[in-house]
Amino acid sequence: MVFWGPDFSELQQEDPEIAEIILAELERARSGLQLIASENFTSPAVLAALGSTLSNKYAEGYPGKRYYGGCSEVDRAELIGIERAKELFGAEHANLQPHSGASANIAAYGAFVAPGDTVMAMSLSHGGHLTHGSPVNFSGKWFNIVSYGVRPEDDLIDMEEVRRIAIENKPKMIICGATAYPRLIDFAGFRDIADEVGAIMMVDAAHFIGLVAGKAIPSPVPYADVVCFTTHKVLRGPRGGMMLCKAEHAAKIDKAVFPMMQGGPLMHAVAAKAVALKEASTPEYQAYAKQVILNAQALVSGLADRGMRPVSGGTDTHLALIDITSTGVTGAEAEIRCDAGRITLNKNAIPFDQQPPSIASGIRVGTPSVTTQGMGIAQMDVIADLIDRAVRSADPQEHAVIAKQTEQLVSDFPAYARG
Ligand code: DSN
Repeated sequence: MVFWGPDFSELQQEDPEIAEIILAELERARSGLQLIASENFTSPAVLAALGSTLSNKYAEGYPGKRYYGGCSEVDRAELIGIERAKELFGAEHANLQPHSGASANIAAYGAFVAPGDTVMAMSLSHGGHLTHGSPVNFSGKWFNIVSYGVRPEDDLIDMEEVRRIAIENKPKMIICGATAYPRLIDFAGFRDIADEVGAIMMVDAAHFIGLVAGKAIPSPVPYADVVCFTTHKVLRGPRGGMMLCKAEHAAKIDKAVFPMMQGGPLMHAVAAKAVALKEASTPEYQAYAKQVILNAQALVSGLADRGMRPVSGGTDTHLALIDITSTGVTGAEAEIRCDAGRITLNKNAIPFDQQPPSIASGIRVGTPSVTTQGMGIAQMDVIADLIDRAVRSADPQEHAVIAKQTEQLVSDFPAYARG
């Protein structure tokens, strides 16, 4: 049978404008350093599943219980994906339908709390996520959010403080997990606190679930009532979301995803998630996950050696938050300067930041993409040097030199080989 899959020449013929943008983005991604901690390079197999005719199929409901006919084939893909997720993470139940991490999180709220209820989560300014109670997000608008943060003396989550706030506010749900916290989270400690106050424990594992899949860091699955995550970060799958939960919550979670928060699932994305889960079950992936952390630690050391302060003193994961106050350059300016050197990273608020978030005193760096490219510890010092020079220089000529050196470095580790 012929696979009716992506044929780029058809797109070039029919819509050269969009085809040109796709090629330009590919070129941008592979001719520079990608250090956004939440990005990665998916495999051609995942991309093939994403670009398949499964995109055409409506399949509201779940395998064997759909609201449309003709779902026998997509049922098989979803069942395989569910089994792979349960096996990989040792979970009692998995739902592969959330369209994104935010959609998974909103489904967790839908399953366990009602508007007006108290929810406790990490403050956005200390590394939490928009969906953890930001006033401009549904979470902050519809729920009574109480926040915890990190200690000023070491930038670590203070579990005694978490416990105190929980006892004082009696939240119905406690969320742990963050987008800019470089350290391991004490899942057992959060479980104890949740039990003490009778709260549901939700883990937003979007950032680090790939490290859990690769057995490089401890898993939240044995502790949490529900674990929500994205599939496209370290996990290296398609852009999307997923949820794992205890069997006792399975029906509630499934109903919260569909029909409460979503309509038809994106079956091409569900199939691509299944492919990524298969890839993440291999010894090669486990070696990758461990290398991601070693690379992040080497990158942090390289930046610290050059006078930049790693928030919390280092990292246990794939990302680091770097306070660049000592350089006299803001996070926003550093992002622009690095961009000029073909180094893509993001400005990031640091805990107790004196700058507004749009300016920020820090940068966030992550190693999922460069590790997928095959880079190791030796390259991390080169990258630290490129970042340091790019951040400290205001000279466009120096940035042009850095851009050339960056291009040279990544050409030895091609993200997607040129045909
Ligand atoms: N935007 C993601 C990140 O970069 O961490 C979180 O949603």
